[in-house]
Amino acid sequence: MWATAGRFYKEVINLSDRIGNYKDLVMSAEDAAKFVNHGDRVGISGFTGAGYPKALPTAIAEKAKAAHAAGEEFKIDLLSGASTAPDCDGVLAEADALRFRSPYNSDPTLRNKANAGDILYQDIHLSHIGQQVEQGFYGDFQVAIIEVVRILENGNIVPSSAVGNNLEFIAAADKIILEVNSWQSENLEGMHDIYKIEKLPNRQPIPITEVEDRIGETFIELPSEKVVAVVETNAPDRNAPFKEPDEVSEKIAANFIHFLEGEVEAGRMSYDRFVMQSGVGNVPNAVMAGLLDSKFENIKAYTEVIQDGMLDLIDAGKMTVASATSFALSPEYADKMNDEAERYAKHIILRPQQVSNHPEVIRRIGLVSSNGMIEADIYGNINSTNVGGSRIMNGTGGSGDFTRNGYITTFVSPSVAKDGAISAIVPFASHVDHTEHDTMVIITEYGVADLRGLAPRERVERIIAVAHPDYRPMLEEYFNRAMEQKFVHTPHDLATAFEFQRNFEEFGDMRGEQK
Ligand code: 0RQ
Repeated sequence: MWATAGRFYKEVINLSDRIGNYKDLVMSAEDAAKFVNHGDRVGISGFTGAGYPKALPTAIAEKAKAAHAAGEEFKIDLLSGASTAPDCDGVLAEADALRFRSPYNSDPTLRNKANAGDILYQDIHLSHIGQQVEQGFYGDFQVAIIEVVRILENGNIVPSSAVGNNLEFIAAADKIILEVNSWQSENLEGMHDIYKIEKLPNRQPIPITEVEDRIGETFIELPSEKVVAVVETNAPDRNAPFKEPDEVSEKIAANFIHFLEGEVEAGRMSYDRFVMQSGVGNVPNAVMAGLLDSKFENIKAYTEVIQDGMLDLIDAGKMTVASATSFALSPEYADKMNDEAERYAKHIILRPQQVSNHPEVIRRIGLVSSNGMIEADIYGNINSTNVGGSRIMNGTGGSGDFTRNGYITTFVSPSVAKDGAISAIVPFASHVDHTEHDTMVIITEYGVADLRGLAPRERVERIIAVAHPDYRPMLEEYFNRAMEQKFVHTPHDLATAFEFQRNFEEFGDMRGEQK
């Protein structure tokens, strides 16, 4: 039995009750890795550190290392739902086993190799990738590796803690390898809602009108003839712990909730049944902690990941339902989920990411989105991904799906990073993930910049007001200089538009050498 260095909750058990009628195909990860060859395009389960294969990545990495030691080439193209973990993206990047990776990554080893030019990384909207795989935009897939809770007697599978793009990878791949992970609670069965969006041109409306609507099956149908291997594992999801909310994230959360209360007062929202989407990270978690003590009741989440704060809201009776495609829980909360999955199943729905992030449904539901950012410019263009325009951090993830289609869309961020050396508000974003046409509200610890209904020049004062005080005079100077140019619809002085980012490159501080 393959094992991981991670935490074990149960003795390794006899899995025969979880592997249905595929018992003849059970083998070691090393043997299963023989089905993965140099040049293959591989689709795997997994989304934000949940539900990714735990055994095959290490076995493939070992295979790559052996090939490289023998002077042979070995690299694969890897696609997933979203980020995985050190024992997946990390080991594969470390072994130089990846040529191409999409659609999202947060692993530092892979990130560094992408930034050094050793791995090609394509960062695209998480709602788009499934359709693009299905329509053949990536070419053929040789292998799909899918983590499951169980294989049913009829050969269908119950996915584990993420659904992601499993349907599309299973349909596209020639060969399927299943990892049956006994760490995952069997009581996840029933939480999934597997709905297949028809291929073009036969597409119909997705029949979700309320967050709690279940429209599909609790299992995925498997083309049994494609299954070549079943590997047993007992290994935890990545489960990065969250930091306790600090003063800055608490202030941002308070500003966010104050903003929502204003929306209720203005008659644009209600304290009852508000629908939220939340990106991952410390600020979103602080927002959820703030909602615990707020006047909001019967909150719903139509989002992509279930986080600790949502379980707290469910436990407190504040949240009735959370729909997503995966979990992103800390170790403590993952334990809680494993112990109490049956109870949580009444409140949680895990959908394919084409559905959890679908523009059509997001627009219909009318949710309030909140996502992090690297920088915003004085007109509201948002850079979520590339530091200094060129250095990838994580990826746009689902932030575009929700920002482009949400009812009210917000970006939440500390006003500075790296002890004040970096301002989150800059004259011109060095990379743009969300354009000024989509951005409605920017929130920092200094307040709320509500940009709705404003022309570009009108937004500047509000955005500068939420910048760190150290940077406000520099931003005002820039705007005044830009106003002296010939055309001033969206005023820019191109000669100095990237002064902040250039200062950081040259002096290690956006304030420049006079700092
Ligand atoms: O780096 O850890 O080395 O200090 O970025 O920053 O403030 O802890 O905040 O964890 O929420 O991350 C935009 C990266 C923010 C994230 C980003 C550095 C900062 C720190 C983390 P250190 P914080 P967060 C959900 C939807 C992607 C899009 C999205 C993100 C580290 O929110 O990846 O929301 N979003 N997807 O110092 C240089 C700047 C910086 C900066 C922050 N301007 N320049 N470094 N940092 N701003 C996810 C999915 O869809 C799956």
